[in-house]
Amino acid sequence: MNGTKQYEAVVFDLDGVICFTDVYHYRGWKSIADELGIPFDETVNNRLRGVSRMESLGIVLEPYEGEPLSDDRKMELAAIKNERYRVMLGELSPKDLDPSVRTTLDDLRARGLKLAIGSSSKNAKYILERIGLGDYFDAISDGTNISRSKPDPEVFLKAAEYLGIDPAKCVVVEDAVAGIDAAHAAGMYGVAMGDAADQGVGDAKLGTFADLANVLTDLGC
Ligand code: B16
Ligand code: MG
Repeated sequence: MNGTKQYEAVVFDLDGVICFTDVYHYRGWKSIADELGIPFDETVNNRLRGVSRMESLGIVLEPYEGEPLSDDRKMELAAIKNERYRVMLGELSPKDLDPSVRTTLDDLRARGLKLAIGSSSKNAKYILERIGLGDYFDAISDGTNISRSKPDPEVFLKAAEYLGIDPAKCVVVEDAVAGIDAAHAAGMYGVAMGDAADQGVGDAKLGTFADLANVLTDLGC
């Protein structure tokens, strides 16, 4: 051993890991589906985890059998959903950040680890601001700086680049199977929680966010 640590940074997915806005995504997409007269339920909503807005629309529209929708109309539908979603995000406050998430993040920072966000969302910075973490992370890579969605590794590779840390020295925490695949494609260690943990993917699994402290201790952090 040359004394350097194997892992120097943790990159967190946002929705489903740091906070939970999936119910707002659900309500936003459901309103669009209702207006188009197509079915939409929790099973479809689960398929939208970690997936970009336009790809999400493609999934929502799978059962649509009406007049073909132009690209402009699809852009308009995605924009309407986002407007409604942003109104709901306005209801978020620091109370929506679980205290154990904040305590765990502070613990990791005290160990000298760099902390970043790797989210598919174009609303990531707004969400972080609403929950009181606007200035917290050392780097934010999100839907505004990528051209390819998870499972492509771009969002995590950008996070590592912004941190100035070798991707192989990064641990990712994710709730989406596509996110764990993206972490592996980036050469990173993938910790699964929520749906990803239920699906049995990932190099380690969290029951609660606070379990991350022990997982990282086991990794020598
Ligand atoms: P937006 P994450 C993802 O966030 C959500 O899981 C996914 O459901 C959503 O479609 C995507 O962000 C894009 O979000 O419409 O806000 O740009 O889990 O990668 O933090
Ligand atoms: Mg997620």
